[in-house]
Amino acid sequence: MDIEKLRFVKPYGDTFNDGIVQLSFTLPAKDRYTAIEAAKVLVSKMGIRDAKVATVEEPLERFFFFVIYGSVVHEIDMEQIRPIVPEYVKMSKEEVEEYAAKNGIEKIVIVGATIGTDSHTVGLDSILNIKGFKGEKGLEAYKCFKVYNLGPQVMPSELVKKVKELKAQAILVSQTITQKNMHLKNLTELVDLLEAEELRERVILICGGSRIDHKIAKELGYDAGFGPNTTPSDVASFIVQFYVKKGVRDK
Ligand code: B12
Repeated sequence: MDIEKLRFVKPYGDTFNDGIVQLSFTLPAKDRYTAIEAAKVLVSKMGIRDAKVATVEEPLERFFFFVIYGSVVHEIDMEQIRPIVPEYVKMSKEEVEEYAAKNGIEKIVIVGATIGTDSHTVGLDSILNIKGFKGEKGLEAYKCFKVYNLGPQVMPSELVKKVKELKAQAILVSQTITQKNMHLKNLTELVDLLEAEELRERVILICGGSRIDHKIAKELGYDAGFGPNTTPSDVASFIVQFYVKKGVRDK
């Protein structure tokens, strides 16, 4: 089967295009039987047929956790799918360093932080720390970068101060908490402050996090956004290529 030529596609379970999916959710209800019936109605409204309740648990009184298995009626027209992703060619650490040297880059100063009240640092650290992620070294290990990792809970105004002080050319911010759209507020505030200080066009501005993608990042005024499974070399490749192509160093 030539996957590239597939057009109308459904999820794959036991046989091709059988539409099999599994989903989980929690439903408050007065009792177990009501909850099960309500869960079936809900998934039917979602387009799931032949629903099988694989699991129903009551972890908290009158809150029922479900795992449902069924066949979705919807199909995807792959010709209409246009993923929005950062533009770069993925290179290894050595290739990034070689590319930087060839293009006259000595050191790009990078400042990283988790902004607002967000204390989730594991994602940012996995990109920046020398120990790295998924067998790759973090950006601190690259000859062409000087990295300042400011850690968690840095207020956007404080970060902008540091950017000026350290003459940073790239800013890497992480946002994990999305409750009440807190991430959007923090990320927007940072862009506004950078613009007010006339710094926005002088830096490469990148955000990342488990619910961040490139589309959101672009909408918020960032140069790129990276989500789950990003590795340090993705980010390093993007930074050096963006730096050279967009002429950040000339500004
Ligand atoms: C570890 C953890 C914590 C730790 C954090 C410790 C630390 N130093 O980071 C502690 C216990 C402190 C914590 C606290 C809280 N947490 Co928490 N936590 C998690 C957990 C289990 C794992 C997150 C993680 O480390 N993932 C691993 C990393 C490697 O993945 P990642 O972050 O996605 O990073 C990758 C990419 O996204 C990307 N990336 C990330 N950042 C950046 C930045 C840049 C610049 C780039 C380029 C790329 C990039 O690259 C990384 C590698 O690929 C998640 C649940 C889960 N399984 O995801 C919940 C979770 C994130 N936490 C959650 C919540 C609600 C909280 C609390 C509010 C709980 C509470 N009521 O107190 C508090 C908030 C504290 C605060 N002020 O921020 C929710 C968030 C829900 C939401 N979307 O808003 C989650 C999803 C759990 C859940 N299902 O409810 N948490």
